[in-house]
Amino acid sequence: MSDIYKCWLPEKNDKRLALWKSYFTSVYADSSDKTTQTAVRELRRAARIRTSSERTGEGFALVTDESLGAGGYRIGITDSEIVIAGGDGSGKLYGVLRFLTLAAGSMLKSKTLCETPAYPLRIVDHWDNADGTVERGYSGGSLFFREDRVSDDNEALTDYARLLASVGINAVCPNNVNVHDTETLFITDRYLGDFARIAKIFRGYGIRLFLSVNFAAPTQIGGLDTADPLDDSVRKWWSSAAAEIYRRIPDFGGFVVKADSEGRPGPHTYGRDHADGANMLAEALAPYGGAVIWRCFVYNCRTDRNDRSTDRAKAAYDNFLPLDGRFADNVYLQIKNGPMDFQIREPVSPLFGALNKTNMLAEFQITQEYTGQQIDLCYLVPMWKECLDFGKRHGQVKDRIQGAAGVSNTGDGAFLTGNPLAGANLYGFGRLLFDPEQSADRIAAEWVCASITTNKIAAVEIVCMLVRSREIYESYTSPLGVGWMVVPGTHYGVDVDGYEYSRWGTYHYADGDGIGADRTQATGTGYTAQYDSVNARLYEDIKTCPDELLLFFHHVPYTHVLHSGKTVIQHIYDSHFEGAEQAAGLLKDWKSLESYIPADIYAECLHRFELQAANSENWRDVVNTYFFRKSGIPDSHGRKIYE
Ligand code: GCW
Repeated sequence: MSDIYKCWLPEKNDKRLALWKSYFTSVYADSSDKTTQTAVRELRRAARIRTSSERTGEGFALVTDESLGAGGYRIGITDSEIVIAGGDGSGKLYGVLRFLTLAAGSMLKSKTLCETPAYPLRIVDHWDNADGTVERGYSGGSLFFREDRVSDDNEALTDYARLLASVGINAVCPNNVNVHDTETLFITDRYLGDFARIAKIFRGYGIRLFLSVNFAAPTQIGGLDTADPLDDSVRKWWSSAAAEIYRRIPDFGGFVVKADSEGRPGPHTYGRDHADGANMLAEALAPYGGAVIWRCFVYNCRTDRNDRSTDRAKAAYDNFLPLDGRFADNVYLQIKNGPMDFQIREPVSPLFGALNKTNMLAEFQITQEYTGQQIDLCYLVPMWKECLDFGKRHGQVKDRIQGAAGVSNTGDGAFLTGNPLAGANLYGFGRLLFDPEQSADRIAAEWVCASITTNKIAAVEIVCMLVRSREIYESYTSPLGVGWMVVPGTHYGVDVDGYEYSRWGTYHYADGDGIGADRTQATGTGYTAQYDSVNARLYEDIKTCPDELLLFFHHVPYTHVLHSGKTVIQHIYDSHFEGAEQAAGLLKDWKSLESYIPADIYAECLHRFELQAANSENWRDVVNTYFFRKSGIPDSHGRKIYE
């Protein structure tokens, strides 16, 4: 029996649907394609309802309206009938699941609701390994794998597919971008039967299966002595691998590739570039309509702190911009939201604004690697919106991308997302790709009402907690955009110099006089030049650079005065004292809500809020002490700083 937590979707015979009981008489559908059939089944699963072969003007009618576009839907409610029109089968399914979500949350207000997904590609990437572990996973083990086998829990996988479809996800990649030995075999006979089964489950929910592949597969498992993308035998090897995959999975989505990155193999080994590598795979997939999703997380991970000519922040742009226009039509470059690596505050990657002739996907990290690991509360939708909204009018990131990939925060532990409140991030990721204009508050409110409580006062309180959570986390961790300062390896908890004396290129450069990475053109690494002229000027000039990113762009003395009127050192002290206080406040707020929240969710979150409060105190004390010792400047309020 599967026990996947239903998150925001109603349970079978959920009492919350009682208000809609009069409509659960019959359901009619005007077509019988797979996803429409799923849509009907989902209504029947939610409550008792019979199917009808004719439209009677009562109950539910699922009808096709191609003008709504792929995945588009319109829900229209009259006194006797709920009409869910879909641009295609997926649209009808999205409409049904959206109806059920909003109904469960008592959020269905208007008589009509119409939406079409903003982007064609909406993918969730898992970093799951064949042995069942999840890289950077904080919600238990893999939903897809255990002990080098593909899960046979079809029911749990169906529940998961339903949940993803309910927020419009239409692609999933179950395996880690770091493709190790066993996973290299995923595209072979040994595993393809299982993946065909998984693909079938997800197909029913309009979700296509992708797989992460190892660029060196031809040498590792193919018996070739090269993986050179321009070598004929290599091209043939990939073509026949693709042919076999498509024989088993006709709607296979394609490959996700991490190449020449953090030790993974890639075209550079053979003196070829990323376009050569990606295009070679794209050619193998093209006859079947498959795509290559090629990651831009490429940088030198063996740098020397004293070599100021290399700047990790510049790497994605430097590697990929020269290749603009060379990628095949079925190649998508997947670009992390910021130029470094999913820190709590980074500027938006300049690559989004610079590539003009290449398909792009934004990569967001739903799993909270650097943002609290699903212990600390951190609602990420506001951060993702910042990325989508960045850039010139009509040339914003959201207007330039073809979709986004979210690194999954789900696992087989209780509550699916570890911390039940982290469900808001998974929900929000999908919802933003349907409509990037929605406010973070609105998304949070929908999610809270469907997942936690429909009590209005409690719901408002939880929404407030969520929307403040990113700033709270930021305030007690690394200051003013400088990032890192985490425990190396695990990336949870404070270690100010943890990455200062290593090779990863993630330095804060704090000394006795000041702190920050000088990335200006005038005196630093020149990173600011990667932006359009307006943003380049904004960041280059210390007078206009936003406070929250100051130390990402500039090295300043501790006495530098911010736009806020505070000195940098005083800001560090204040934000850390306040952040820890606010984290304690979250715990207190949560306790006040106990009677409105299901007991299991309450208890699970309570424990995490307690851990967060302790974590924030630790960060506060370590960071404040560190900078007091470095700078010798006392806190102007005379608060306790451990020496
Ligand atoms: O943030 C880093 C993580 C790695 C991850 C890598 C990547 C999958 O620490 O665990 O590897 O990014 O995005 O490839």
